[in-house]
Amino acid sequence: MGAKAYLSISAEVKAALAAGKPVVALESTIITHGMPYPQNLAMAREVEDVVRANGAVPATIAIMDGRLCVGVSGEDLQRLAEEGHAAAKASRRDMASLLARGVMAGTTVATTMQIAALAGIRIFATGGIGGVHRGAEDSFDISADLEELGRTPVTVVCAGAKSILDIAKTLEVLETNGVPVLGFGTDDFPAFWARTSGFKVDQRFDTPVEVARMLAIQSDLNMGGVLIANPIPEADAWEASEIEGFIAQALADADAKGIKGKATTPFLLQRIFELTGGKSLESNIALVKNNAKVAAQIALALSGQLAQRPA
Ligand code: PSU
Ligand code: MN
Repeated sequence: MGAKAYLSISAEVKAALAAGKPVVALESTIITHGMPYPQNLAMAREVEDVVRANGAVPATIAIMDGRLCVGVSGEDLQRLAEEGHAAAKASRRDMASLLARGVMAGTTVATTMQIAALAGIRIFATGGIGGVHRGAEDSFDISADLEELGRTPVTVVCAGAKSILDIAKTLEVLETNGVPVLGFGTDDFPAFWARTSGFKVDQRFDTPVEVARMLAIQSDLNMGGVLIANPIPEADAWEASEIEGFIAQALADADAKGIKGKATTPFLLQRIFELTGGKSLESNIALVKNNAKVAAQIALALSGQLAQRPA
């Protein structure tokens, strides 16, 4: 039995894929572990609306009831959002166990990429990717997202990486894994809440059509994933110096509590949410929506691009 036997694709997403319409995948760890309830549910619905408003079909991906679900909506989306941290956080290594046990799980960037690829979806929007954690030289804590980007042919639109991570090392590992890092309208790799990190992207592209042209070639070359770094809108952005103190505090708290491994990112996000009086969450939601918009535009450009190319 092939992996596709575990897929459950919603009728809407299935029809869109069959008709060659643009589809944008959305992850669900951001729902279960990235934001508190009920803002997580509102965010998930708003992001889907943004994808639709920009002419594409949203496909929220999660692991539920022993299935790899593509196009989670309605009551299932509600269940997932309510489950929150009680749901599992699915990375590549967890998939078979979670399917065997039939438990609910938010899918990380890595796992969402895997499932999107299985379903035939090529563009995926999220907030920030996982990366190399600060102190990784001792902890070896490097997100499986970076390995997945190297091997799975899905384009991930994100707002860069949070400076809870070591951005320089994250970019080095992306290079090692052969992942193109494109700046969308920027030369500087963005740092999630802040528009700049002080580190450069590999290449800058300014329009969805230019990006689609590059992606079509990446696909012809049979290469892996592409990371598109799209800075948070100005209106919602923080100065790096404004957020750095909160990040340092959250990191110190994680250290004091002995938080490790897969619990690290959710803990830090929750702590920064508390320390900023909820303001970090508003920015987080704004940047995810902005990524959904750009992902939809690229998906549209890509479907036009592919239609124009000879078979
Ligand atoms: N960044 C966020 N919110 C999130 C995540 C990252 O701002 O919810 C999630 C994503 O699903 C990402 C995962 O793939 O955390 C990375 O976790 P880890 O570092 O354990 O691989
Ligand atoms: Mn980790």
